[in-house]
Parts: sequence; structure tokens; C-alpha cells
Amino acid sequence: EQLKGAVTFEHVSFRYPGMSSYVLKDISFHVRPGETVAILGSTGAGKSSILQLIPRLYDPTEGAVYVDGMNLKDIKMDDLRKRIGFTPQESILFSGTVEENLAWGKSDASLSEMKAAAKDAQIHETITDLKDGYETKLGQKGINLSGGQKQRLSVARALIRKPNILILDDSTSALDLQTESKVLDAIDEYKCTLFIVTQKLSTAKRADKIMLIDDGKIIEEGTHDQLMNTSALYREIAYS
Ligand code: DUT
Repeated sequence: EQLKGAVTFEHVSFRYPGMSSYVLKDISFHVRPGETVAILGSTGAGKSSILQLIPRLYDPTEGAVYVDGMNLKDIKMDDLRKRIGFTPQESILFSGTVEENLAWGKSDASLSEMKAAAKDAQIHETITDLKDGYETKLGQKGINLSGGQKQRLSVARALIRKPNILILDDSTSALDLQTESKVLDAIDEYKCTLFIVTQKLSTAKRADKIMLIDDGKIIEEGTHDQLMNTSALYREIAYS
């Protein structure tokens, strides 16, 4: 409960275990509690690699990551897991009911907590339209959801724990602009620090900070208005 959600990267370099080349090179930034950070960059630039370090899926090879001034390594894994919501690029759903999928990682979640999160993620109505509502089975023995529905279910799962830090790794890419904007409006109410990988200008515009990543480095940083003024590269992305 104590985490506020400030995130600091200090000279972070990273290579995947067993690999010789670095995928992140001397990354430093500071994000204040409650800020929204949009991460942009081409495929393979290192966006997911940066974000994976926050819930400690990996640790930096060099440098350190701090949350609220504490080195991640000094925070209990359990506390981290409770306070960080992370939706990976590929939604991970398993064969089980909608309810079981939502409660994954937080088995004490109540149905009303699940519904509230599902409403915020704009998936509640889809769920209630299913044959058995929240009890509907997904996967091989049940129904298949569309890409965008899976993404919203993963976002709902992350919101259930009311995270201080929410990481959406391209997890709204399949949503139309209007739905995405409703999801992000709802997330605003959680007052969490938000990292969102996106290709959408509308999402970048909302951010307090945009980080443009290329070849494992932050090459531009600022708000939409700032980058429109200062960055030819950002303008190119904006107008494309
Ligand atoms: N990489 C690995 N092992 C992994 C994951 C990635 O070696 O388990 C490499 C691939 C790439 C670099 O790390 O050269 C950065 O990948 P990352 O997935 O971080 O890039 P991205 O910006 O998130 O790309 P995308 O938009 O395609 O997800």
C-alpha cells in the first residue's frame, strides 16, 4: 500500500541472459507518481524490454531501477506483485471461466471488484452478453474472444488489484480510438502511474511524457507539444 508509483531508471543497460549484445543502452528517466508515459518506437527498439524491468521479469545488467526511491531489489517481490499491474503484449488467457481469468493472480477478488474493473476496461457488457456471463468458459472448451476483447480482459485483470503502477505493453492496440479513450479515461481515475506502449497519436497526446525509443536508447523525450516543436522524427510519426 505504501508505494506511490515514482519510477526511476538510473543508467540502465540490459542484455538478455546468454546474449552478447545489449538491447538497452544507458537508459535514465524519472517519472512522478500518477504520471502517464507513452512509449513509442519501431519494432525491436526495446520498448517491452524497458517495461519488463519494472515488475522484475528481468533485472538490469548494469544500473538500477527505483520505485519511490527504493531499489527494486530491496522491495519484496510480493509487494511488487500487488502494486504493479502488467499486461504483456500477448494477452495471457487460459481455458477457464471469464471470472477465473479475471481473478488470476488475485484469487481473493470479489465479483463486484471484477465487474467494476471490467466496466472500466469496457468489457463488462461483452461479458454479460455471453451465454453464461462471468461463468462463461473461454479457450479450447469454450468461446474464443477477439483480439481486442482479450486485451480488454487483460486490462481488467490488471485493474482489479488497483495498481500504483500500471504497464500496458501495446495492450490497447486492437481497440478503436473511442473505446481506447474510454478505457484511458477510466484508468485516469485510478491515479496510478501509467506506462503505455502505443502507436497512436491520440494516446501519446494524453501523456505527461512521451519517450521515443530507438535501438535501446531514449532518443527523444517530452510532451506532445514540446516534441512537435523540437523533434523532426516525432513530427514524422505524428503526420504518418
Ligand atoms: N529480445 C531478445 N530476447 C527476448 C526479447 C527480445 O533477445 O526475449 C531482443 C529483440 C530485440 C530487442 O531485444 O532486438 C528489443 O526487443 P523488445 O521486444 O524490447 O522491442 P520492442 O520495442 O518492444 O518491439 P515490438 O514493438 O516489436 O514489441
